[in-house]
Amino acid sequence: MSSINLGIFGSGDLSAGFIGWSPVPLTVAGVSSSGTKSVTLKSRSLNGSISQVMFMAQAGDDPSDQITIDLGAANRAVILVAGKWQDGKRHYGASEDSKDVAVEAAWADQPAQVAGSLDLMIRVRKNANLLSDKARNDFLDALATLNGIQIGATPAEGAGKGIYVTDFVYSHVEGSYLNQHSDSMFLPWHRLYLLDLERLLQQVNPAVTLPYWKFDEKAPTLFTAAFMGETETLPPNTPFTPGTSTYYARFDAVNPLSQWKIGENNGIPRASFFDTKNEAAKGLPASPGTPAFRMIDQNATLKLGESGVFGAWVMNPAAGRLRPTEFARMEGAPHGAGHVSFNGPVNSPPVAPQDPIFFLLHCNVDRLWALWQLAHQRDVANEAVSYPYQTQSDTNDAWKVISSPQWPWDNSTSSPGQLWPPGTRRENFTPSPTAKQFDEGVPLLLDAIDPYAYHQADNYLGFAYDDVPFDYGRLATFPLT
Ligand SMILES: [Cu+2]
Repeated sequence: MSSINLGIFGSGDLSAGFIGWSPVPLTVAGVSSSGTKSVTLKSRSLNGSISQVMFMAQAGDDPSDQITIDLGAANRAVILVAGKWQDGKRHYGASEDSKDVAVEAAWADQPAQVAGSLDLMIRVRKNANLLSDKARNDFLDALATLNGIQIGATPAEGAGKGIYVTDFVYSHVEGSYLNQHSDSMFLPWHRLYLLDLERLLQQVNPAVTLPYWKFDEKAPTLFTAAFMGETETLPPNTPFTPGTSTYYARFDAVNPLSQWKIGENNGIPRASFFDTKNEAAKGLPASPGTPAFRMIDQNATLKLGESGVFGAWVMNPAAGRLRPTEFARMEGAPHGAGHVSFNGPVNSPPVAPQDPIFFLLHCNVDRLWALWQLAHQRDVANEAVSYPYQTQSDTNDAWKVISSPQWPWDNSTSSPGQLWPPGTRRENFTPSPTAKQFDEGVPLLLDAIDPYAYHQADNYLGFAYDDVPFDYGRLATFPLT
């Protein structure tokens, strides 16, 4: 029997096998002993999973569960494959924590004989409160490894001195006083920042994705000693203490976060202004001398951008400063409200990533942007409704223009102020075997606007959210390369 070789296009490693909701090219190749050129491909869920994939012969076709194609004279064809989004199902049909779905290929004249197969993981970002124990532990192990904590025999730099600290904690420090916040580039810059970390996590374990903390719902399995730490609830009228907390998150001894360090500092100072076991985050309650800063839920967040305009920051003469408009307002609530739902480093931008809950919070912020983009089709980078600063005349800061290369990956030639992060995040955006490589390792802001690659197949960034499906109504614009 002659075999059929299958590979995800764009990957040097044919077994890489990680996809999301976006259609990506699947290479099918082989020579049949019978002379047939016709191959049938179908999806098979593995190990009791519900995951399935779908096929399209070319862009614009309706996706189907099974497809028969002709390999032609080249004995090779390239079609499209994508994870099958299943509304209402667990993780919307995404893989739980491993490769749990296979593409099976058979020569059409011997349909019962599997001549080739490729195991895949529909690897998307999932609700942290719903992760399997394995997905949770894989994430924690990978995160701790990047912090220099020894997991098994993994060599590391030493707890508190890993790349998580030298690059991610400090690059937020250096830039946060300048331009990463309080303007419309907040969302695209942080999307790149999250993706860089996620790709590093995937170098440790390719099955890992960043989970999101859906902060407008209670997340009792997230704030546990087995995951991101049991968190003390602050009594009413507790003062807001920027960057510090007298309480620390509590962890099981087997949880690698129990060894968390930043530099020489042990542990994660954190206490919450809400009951993490029974409530959603509420933001900062009013206390003597401090007004409330309230959380808003997902529907209210999406309504901030009801007009379908991303929104610039414009001068408000009464306030004497720039204020956000339209969807850009979400940087305040829910984003800022998420941060100030705690005392501890996470409530203060210059030090917030010291507490890794930062990345789960920001993953949800990014997800809300992705949901809004889907609702309004706001993924065309050169439209001002997708991102307001299209040319230098739109902003006083060159760094915020859509075509601008981004710090710290740009060898620090752009704003802010030629700063050098202490680590390696310059000219060194983490590569991915199955998604876009940035030219010379330097992403531009515009690279962040269309991660599902509706407009350019080679813009696919290799991440997706479980509840943000690919919009097949627009597949006709997706070119096959
Ligand atoms: Cu933030």
